[in-house]
Amino acid sequence: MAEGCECCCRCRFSIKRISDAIFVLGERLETVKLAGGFEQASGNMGLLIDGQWHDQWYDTEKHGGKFKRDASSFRNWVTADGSAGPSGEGGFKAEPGRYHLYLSLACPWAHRTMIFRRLKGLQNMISVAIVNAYMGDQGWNFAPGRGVVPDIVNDTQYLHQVYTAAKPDYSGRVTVPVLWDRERQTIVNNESSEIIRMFNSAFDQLGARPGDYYPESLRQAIDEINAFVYSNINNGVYKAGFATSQDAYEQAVIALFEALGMLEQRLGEQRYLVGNTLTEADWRLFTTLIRFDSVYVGHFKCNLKRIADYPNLSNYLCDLYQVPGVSETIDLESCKQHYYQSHQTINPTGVVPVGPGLDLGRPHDRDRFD
Ligand SMILES: N[C@@H](CCC(=O)N[C@@H](CS)C(=O)NCC(=O)O)C(=O)O
Repeated sequence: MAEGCECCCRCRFSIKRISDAIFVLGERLETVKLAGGFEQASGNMGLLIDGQWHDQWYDTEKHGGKFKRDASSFRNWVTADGSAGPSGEGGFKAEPGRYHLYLSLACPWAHRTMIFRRLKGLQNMISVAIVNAYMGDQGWNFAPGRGVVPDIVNDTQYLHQVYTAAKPDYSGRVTVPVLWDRERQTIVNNESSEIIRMFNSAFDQLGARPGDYYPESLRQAIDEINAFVYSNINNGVYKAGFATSQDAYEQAVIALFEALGMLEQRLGEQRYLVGNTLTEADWRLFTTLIRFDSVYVGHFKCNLKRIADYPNLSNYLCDLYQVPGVSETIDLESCKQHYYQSHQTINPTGVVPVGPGLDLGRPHDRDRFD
């Protein structure tokens, strides 16, 4: 596993920033390309209204300064036999080479799907496109840059073009991840919690790697902890970071750290969130924890503690990070660049912090539960 600047000696990337040099990334993503830095942040998010792009930051005014996340719009399921899933319509049969996944390396929701694609060995069955870390005037885009994988399927410049290719009059936010169907030329689904369930089992008959992260007998326990983690932690950091009133921010931060405290206790008694079985609940928590000390502590002001200050959570984070293949899905530098440069209302200078240096490859104590 590469650590810190050792990476510059072993791979084809040159170090252009101090933060590249000191950051521990684990194995570099195969696709990473450094393109001499990013354009200056101009700080917009936006959305489509009747198929037309509008630059517009989240509207927190109507909710007393609170950030409210919109529900995802495309909710069909890929299934083993093409029958309809829990929502949407049928006709999306699992087939190698048929589906294409749009990702951002920075996004914790997209990261879940990248981890499942990797854990289930679906890299040769499901292709990917990876957006630029910087979300500019027209939202997510494929401008050349660190980690970018161009959209070879729809040949788009902007992710919003994928949404309008599926639905020309689409109204709503343009988010990653997106699962695209080459055959029907449409978006199957843009909700990460559902995409990981599809990857977990729909491709099993086609040679996916064994592993069930949502086993029947644990479903109720997984659903319960997922709901708690989503509201207080996964979305909790966003509620804190995107709050535009003191009250909304404080409410979110207090709930977040209460929840982390509860998990710290729970992880003192068992290896994973649901007993000693590694499940999707762990991966859903992982993608927030891995960004926490680098991004959420500073950028989202979630600073009562760092994950490094919790003995159980920090060892648990190392445990998951060291599951084979997982470190290859992580590029913390892209995460920092995305958040600190794209959210100009929060960080107008676009300056990206250099630290912290993390050593997630260090030995951990989680096998004490075996
Ligand atoms: N519910 C979605 C949320 C995805 C999401 O919010 N992605 C963020 C990136 S971290 C995004 O693309 N945001 C763009 C926007 O809101 O305009 C999921 O879990 O798939």
